[in-house]
Parts: sequence; C-alpha cells; structure tokens
Amino acid sequence: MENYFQPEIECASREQIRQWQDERLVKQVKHVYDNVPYYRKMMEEKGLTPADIQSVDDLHKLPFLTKDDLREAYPNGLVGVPMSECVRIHSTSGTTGRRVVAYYTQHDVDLWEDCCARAIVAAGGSDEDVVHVAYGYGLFTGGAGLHGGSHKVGCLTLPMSSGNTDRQIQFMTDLGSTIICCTPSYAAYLSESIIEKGLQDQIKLKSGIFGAEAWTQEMRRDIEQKLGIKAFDIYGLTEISGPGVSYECSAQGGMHINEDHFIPEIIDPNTGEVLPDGEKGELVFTCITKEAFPLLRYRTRDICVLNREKCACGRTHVRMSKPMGRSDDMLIIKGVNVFPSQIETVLLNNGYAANYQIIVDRVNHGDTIEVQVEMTPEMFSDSLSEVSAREKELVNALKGMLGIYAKVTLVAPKTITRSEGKAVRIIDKRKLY
Ligand code: DLL
Repeated sequence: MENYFQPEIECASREQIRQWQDERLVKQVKHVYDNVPYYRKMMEEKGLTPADIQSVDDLHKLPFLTKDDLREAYPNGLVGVPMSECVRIHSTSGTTGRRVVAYYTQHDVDLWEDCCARAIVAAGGSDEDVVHVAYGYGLFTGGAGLHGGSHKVGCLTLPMSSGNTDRQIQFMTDLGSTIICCTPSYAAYLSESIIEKGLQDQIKLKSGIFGAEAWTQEMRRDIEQKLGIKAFDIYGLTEISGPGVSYECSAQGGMHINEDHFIPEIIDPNTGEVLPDGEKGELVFTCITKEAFPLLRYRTRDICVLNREKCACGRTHVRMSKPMGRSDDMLIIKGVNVFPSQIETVLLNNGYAANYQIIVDRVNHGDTIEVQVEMTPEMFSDSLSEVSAREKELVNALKGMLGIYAKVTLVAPKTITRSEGKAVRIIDKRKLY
C-alpha cells in the first residue's frame, strides 16, 4: 500500500491541479510584475501586462529567464519581497561565472520542505525511519532540503553532511540508518567502502534518495544490489528551490513534478518553441507559489521528457524522465552529440563501476575523447595483453553507442579521485585553449 505525505495534493484530480495552476499563475505574474522590476521590464519589452495572463494557456506569452539573467541580476535583482522577509539564502557551486544566489521566505522554506517530505515518504519513509543526510550542508541545497523534509515526516534525522566516510559508516551501523540521502556517486563510493570493510550485514538501510547529478539505470541497479536497497531518484535545482522539485515513487518510472508549485514545459533548446508531451527537450519551470525568488519560465538546461500517463503509485502529478544531461553538458565531439550518460551506460553494462573520467581535447584541429575507467579488483591484472583486450572490447562497445572512436584507458582500482558531492566526470581541455 502506497503512503503519501499530502495525498489530497499528490493524488488530486487533473482538473484540480489545473485549477490550482491557473489561479496561482495569475497571482504570481501579478506579484512578479509588481515587485521584480527586472522581470517587469522584460514583460514590458514584449508589450505584456499581468492582464494578458489569464491561465496556463497564456504561459507561452511570457519571456524566458535564463542563467544569464540571474547573473545579470546578481545578487538580488530578482527578489520579490523586502529583504526583511527573507530568512535564508542558498547558492549554486558556481564553477563558471558568478554564483546564483536564491532567496527564501519562511513560507518558501516551508513549501520546499513539504516537497522533500513527499520524496521521503515516496521512498518508503515514515516516523519510524532514521534518515541519514549525507548531502553537503551549507550553501548547497541538498543537506538543508532533505533535512527539513525528514523533520516534517518525523524521522530521526542524522545531519551527517558529506565527507568522512569512516564516520558515515560508523553512524550508519551504530544508529541504524534506514534511508540514506546523498549523490549517487557518493552512494557508489559508500557501497564500495562498506563491502571492503565486510559490513554489509551490519547496515539496516532499506532505501536511498539520490540526486543532484545525472546517473543511469545501470548505476541504480549497481547501487541497489551492493547496498541491498531500493534507490530513488530526486531532482531539483537551487534556482527553483532545491531538491524535491520532482521525486520518484515506488514505480520508479520517472519523477513526479510537484505541479502544485511548479509548472513544467518542454521546449526546443534552439528555437524556444514549446514541444508537445512525450517529446525530448529542455525543461522549463514556472514557480507559482514562491515569494522571495519567484522565477517565471526559467530555462533549466536539463534535457528530458514529460510523461502524463497514469502512474501505478496513484500520484497524478506529471512525471519527468531522468535528465539525459544538461544541454550545456552535452559534448560535441567531431560534430557528434555525446552525453556522458551514454558512456556510463556502456561502462556499467560491461561490468565496470561508475568510476571514470572523460577527457576531451583538441589535437591538430581535431577533437579527441578518452575515457579513463577503473578496473574492478576482480578484473585487475598485470597482464598487458589482457588489459589491452579489455580496452579494445570497450572501444567497440562505445563506438556502437556513440558512433565515434573513443580511446579507452583502463586504470588500477581506486586511482580515480572519489567525490563526496557531485562527481567531476568531464575534463574538457578544449575550453582551456
Ligand atoms: O543539485 C539540488 C539537489 C540536491 C537535487 C540534492 C537533488 C538532490 P544545483 O546544485 O543547483 O541543485 O544543481 C542543479 O543538478 O539542473 C541538474 O542538471 C542536476 N540534477 C539535479 N538533480 C538531478 C537528478 C541541486 N536527479 C542541477 N538527475 C540540475 C540528474 C540532476 N541531474
């Protein structure tokens, strides 16, 4: 029997959801127009006033917001309430350019935590559970979001944050953690460490809530098998609130988007044209309940597909597929589009773990791609011919998936640096020239 945190919302009729969206959108557009001069100007440039937006059918008229707008409006040009009403900020890691700073009122924090609570209950959580939060705490939204959600469900919450793997495992065994929340790459690392210490029998984990980075179905199977758990996906981004914008249920067939708070659209990333359901494109969100940082038609750059078919779990909110990578993560190698997730699928299907790095370079005006991947301890061999046979096998498998040649270098177990947060998989040296 499926459990829900807010059944009247999570299982509401489509008509009810649409009614909430229509009402809240109209109110939100007015709020933004009145209180965010940056966006008001964007609307005025298109000759729009709030009166032009009467329902979700009018959404397409509004201009898109992009990360560049957020950078331009840095630090608080998109805030919709007086600073005295803000109680929190979070921020992206800002590897390129300025960081994005997102603001929250108490009401925003409350609704965000509801979303995370829904995700925890959908992953089987209840007040009987011990929730081990190993996402980073601090500016990153992962720790705070799942922490708040866990409190709402009434779980015993372990605010572990990331890092110190020995301590993580010790608390996990001593305090009987039943649900682990962390990035999938850290979950993979934890599972390796638990197996290495021979502690599989001493952990009580039943499920994991993994997100913040792309991960494949193959990686899910690997983590589920190694930790003996069910692994649930969770998606979100700082700009829109943080984790819990969407989350997986027991059916594990896509993530339910919290449509009472966020209206999703899929657009063609090149033309901006709205695409019909079922087509792959860039995910765009309009926040309809946020006060402090009320982004309208924000382009996430995540590429995915929406699915409105009925879900076996009983939830009625639309599901999004796993993001197939960000439009700006997609590598163009010799003119061919390559997503790191395709490479991961090949590696895991061939018996490797998700410990790899992709190095892209430009040699004599031509692109090159190299995949460095760790051998598992069982595969590890000093025989050069054995290693080179394995490399050839992978080169062929990658060619089958990508359609181009990728050099493969097998390296010894434990030589690729493990990440405690989001994994760094791609080194694109072309950007350095
Ligand atoms: O990663 C929020 C989060 C924390 C989500 C914990 C889930 C769990 P940002 O640091 O702003 O926020 O990064 C957002 O990460 O646009 C996606 O590209 C990627 N991402 C997030 N969740 C997933 C996921 C957090 N489940 C960016 N699968 C997003 C694939 C994901 N990519």
